[in-house]
Amino acid sequence: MTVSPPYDTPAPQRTLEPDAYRARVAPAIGDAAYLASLKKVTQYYVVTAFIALFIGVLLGPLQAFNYAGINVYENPILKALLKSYYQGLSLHGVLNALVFTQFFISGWLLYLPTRDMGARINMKFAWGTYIMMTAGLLIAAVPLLLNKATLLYTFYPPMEGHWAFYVGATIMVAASLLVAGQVVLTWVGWKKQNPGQVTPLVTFMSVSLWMMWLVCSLGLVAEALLVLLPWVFGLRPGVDPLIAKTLFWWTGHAIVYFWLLPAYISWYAFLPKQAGGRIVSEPLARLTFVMFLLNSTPVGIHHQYADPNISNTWKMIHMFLTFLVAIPSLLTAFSIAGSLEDAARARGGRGLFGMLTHLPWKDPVVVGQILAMVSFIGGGAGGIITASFAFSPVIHNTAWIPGHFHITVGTAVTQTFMAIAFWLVPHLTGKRLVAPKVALASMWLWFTGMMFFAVGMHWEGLLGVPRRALISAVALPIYKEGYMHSQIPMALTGISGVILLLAGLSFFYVLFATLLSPRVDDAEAATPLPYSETISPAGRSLRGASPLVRATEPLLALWVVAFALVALMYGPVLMRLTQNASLVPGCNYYTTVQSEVGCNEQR
Ligand code: HAS
Ligand code: CU1
Repeated sequence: MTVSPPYDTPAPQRTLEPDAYRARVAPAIGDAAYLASLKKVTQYYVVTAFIALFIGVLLGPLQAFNYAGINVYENPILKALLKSYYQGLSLHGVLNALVFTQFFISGWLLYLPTRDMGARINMKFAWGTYIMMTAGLLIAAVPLLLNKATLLYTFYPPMEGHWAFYVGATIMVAASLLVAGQVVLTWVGWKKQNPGQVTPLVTFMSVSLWMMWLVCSLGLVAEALLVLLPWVFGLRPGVDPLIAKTLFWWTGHAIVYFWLLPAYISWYAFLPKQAGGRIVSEPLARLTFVMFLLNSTPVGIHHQYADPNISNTWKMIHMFLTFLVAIPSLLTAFSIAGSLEDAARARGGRGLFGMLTHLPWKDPVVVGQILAMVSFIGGGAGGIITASFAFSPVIHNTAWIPGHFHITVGTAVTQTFMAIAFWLVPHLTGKRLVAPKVALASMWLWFTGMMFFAVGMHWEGLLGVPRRALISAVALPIYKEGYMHSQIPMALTGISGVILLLAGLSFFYVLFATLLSPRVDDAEAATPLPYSETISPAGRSLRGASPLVRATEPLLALWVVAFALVALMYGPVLMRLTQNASLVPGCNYYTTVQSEVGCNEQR
């Protein structure tokens, strides 16, 4: 006999505080000198990030022109600066994907939770991490600029670069781990001082993200300390490329969420307010971040479907886990679309398209982020296709891949960070955004350029054009003939290079002109942190909170689960690789001195 559910039992009463629906206000910080120092260190992180992006962006069109069949690398002026296409590509990838992201995120995710908790952090330590990260960058930059670390941004062995590159990169990553530690420990202190309280949303998202970085960066840490550094310092006779590559992708996939989630923080917490709407559901935002904490890392083998010595079973398991990690992004898509609809309706938008027409389309902060999201619809869908075991052989190592990552990290992330800069720089400095119309134009240009690039490169990839290749210099007629069918996508890619150059120049004009303009406002009053109101809040007391809020609150325990999941999903794979390890000597393929090309003697 079945028992019918007790429909007449009243639902448990949640007792959220009446003001829980209102926008949060950051706790006041009375000590002006401390606040100024916190803002200053954040500004240093952010400005260093954008200087890296500036150089990286200027190098971008050279790559786009190559994929349009135009070889600009033979130009004598350029030749004096860059020895080869590979040096240009290495600088472009390292500066944009590794340096820009890491500096911006370290500043953004140090500042936000500190302000959100009203915490007093050790500023000497905070400045110390910034100086350490910058020192690491400078050490790695020397061999990069001297063509001694032309290894592309994945630095796969057995390609071997100058030791200073590996040392500098390791110091940079170590500095970011110290930032992570500082934020997590500050939160632990907050929890002790506020027992029974729900962690505020922005802090929750930031702390869980730093925890995720601490899990996912372990692969890179192990690669640096156990494989690369002992090898380049001659302590090991050679290197096992597959072990290095597997450890790299342990970090390498999850790092994309380390880039993306700081943008999600802005989309969830701040964009609704900036657009005139509300956060749809705080508990759902928390669930999203917990799903990323647990599931971002044990998926990296989707980059290695073509590699030997990893069983198909593990490849399939990682494929399914990859599909699973798309779910929190889909939750985000619907949730943020809901916030935008709420904004448009509040601004008088009615009917099916009112949601589109009534958004603040003149505000570069909002427009930049919406366009970033629109690009991510294509980027995310492409990622899911890319992850499928059956389709991967068609596009792996083709131009499709850079097509994919320019509308994920290159647009969803970078364009969001650019749009954030339009309010964050005034908030940190008390200066006013110079030329908002140029700022708006730069956002449309960036989006349009990236769309051209993405269509061109995905299309070229489907036609078999390889990635990371100086295809504009191929002399063999057979290749030329093969690529003949790519004239249209090649033209689109070339056009994208010009549009993106214009976009970059206009964006950096606005940014640097704003930074160089005089301070005119009381920053706290003129540009406060743009917290949003909430339709479905989490509340402040854990006792009155929903089961979902209570289940996601114990981040330390969830962090342990994340470590366990990674150990489970990578342990057996790495064990087999270690058992079959075979060391090979390092090779130098990128030097322009012909006699130096080749592999070193086994040490
Ligand atoms: Fe990826 C390769 C699979 C996401 C970056 N990826 C790369 C590489 C990079 C990269 C840099 O499985 C190249 C690495 C290399 O050099 O070799 N990727 C995925 C999957 C996802 C994914 C399944 N990737 C990203 C993100 C990145 C990124 C995010 C950077 C930030 N990727 C792969 C695979 C490869 C790969 C394979 C290896 C390929 C190979 O063969 O080498 C998923 O996380 C995507 C889920 C996303 C969604 C989209 C949600 C949409 C949202 C926007 C909503 C819009 C709104 C606007 C609300 C399901 C949230 C509406 C408003 C209006 C006004 C209309
Ligand atoms: Cu990936």
